Formats: sequence, structure tokens, C-alpha cells
Amino acid sequence: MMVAALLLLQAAATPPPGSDIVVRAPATPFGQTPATMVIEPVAMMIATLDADGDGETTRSEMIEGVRHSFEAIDTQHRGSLGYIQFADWAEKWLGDRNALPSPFDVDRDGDNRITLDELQAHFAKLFSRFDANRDGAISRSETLTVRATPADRNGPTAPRPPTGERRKGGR
Ligand SMILES: [Ca+2]
Ligand SMILES: [Ca+2]
Ligand SMILES: [Ca+2]
Repeated sequence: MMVAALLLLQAAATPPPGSDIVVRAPATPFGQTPATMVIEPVAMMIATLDADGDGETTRSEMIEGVRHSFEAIDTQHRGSLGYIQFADWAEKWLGDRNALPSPFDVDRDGDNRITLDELQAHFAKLFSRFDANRDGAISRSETLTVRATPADRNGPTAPRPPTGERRKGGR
């Protein structure tokens, strides 16, 4: 009887030849449903710059907030950040030193320093990209990216479908 039970267990653990082996990401401790809506680090930052708390970030709110974020890192008031300091800025405001934008994208004149003007110019481009309905403010829905594939911190939790991601605001 014991032997039969062990054999059964082994049969359950070993997939029959030719069957697909499905490898899944490790389960999260909370068993939370994987997200299909995610937010890019820069979009997260823009959403937090909603100074008057009306749920939308205007251009002027963003400009003021970006200046504040810059000055919080440029503590010596040099007016520009080196690439290491820019990584400090990214870690504090975007959550990771390697989060986009990269310093190479922002340092337009290539002098290895990021000025506030360069950072503001980059955020101005981001603003135009996220403001899908062109009403001069970025709503929370415009910051979301809807994924066809559910994902958690470990990446996609299901096989990737042929279609990619799309912006919620359409674009
Ligand atoms: Ca606002
Ligand atoms: Ca520069
Ligand atoms: Ca908008």
C-alpha cells in the first residue's frame, strides 16, 4: 500500500514524456493578482507632482516639481548634476538609479553635466507624450500602461502574447 502511494506521488511529480513543462514565476508571499496596469517611473513622478491635489498634473506643476527635485539633489547649488548625482536623483525620485531617462538622453550638449534646463526640456517632451488628449494636464489614466500580459515584480506571469503593450490613453 505504501509502495503504491509512493509510486502515485512519483507519477504525479514527473510529467509524461512529450508534455509541455510550464515554468512559472515564484509565487508572491501575498498571492496578489498580477498587475495588468503598470506605471513607468517617470509617469509615477509626474503624477506625484500634482501640487494642488486635483488628480491631474499641469505643465506648471510639473516644472515646479522638477525644479524642486533637482534642487534637492544639487545641494551645493552648482546648477548642474554629474552623472553620479543624476543617478542619486533617479534613485530618489524614480525609485531606481537605472530608471529611464538615462543621463545620456537628458544631457543634450554632451558635457557630462545635467542642468536644470536640460532636465526641464526632457520633462517637457515627456509631458507631450503622456498628455494623450492634449488638454494641458496629465491625468492618472494617462500615466498608466496597460499590459496584455499580467506581470509582477518578477516579470510576466504568463507566456508573452504576440501583441505588445499599449498606452491607455491611446497613441
Ligand atoms: Ca493639479
Ligand atoms: Ca549638459
Ligand atoms: Ca490630458
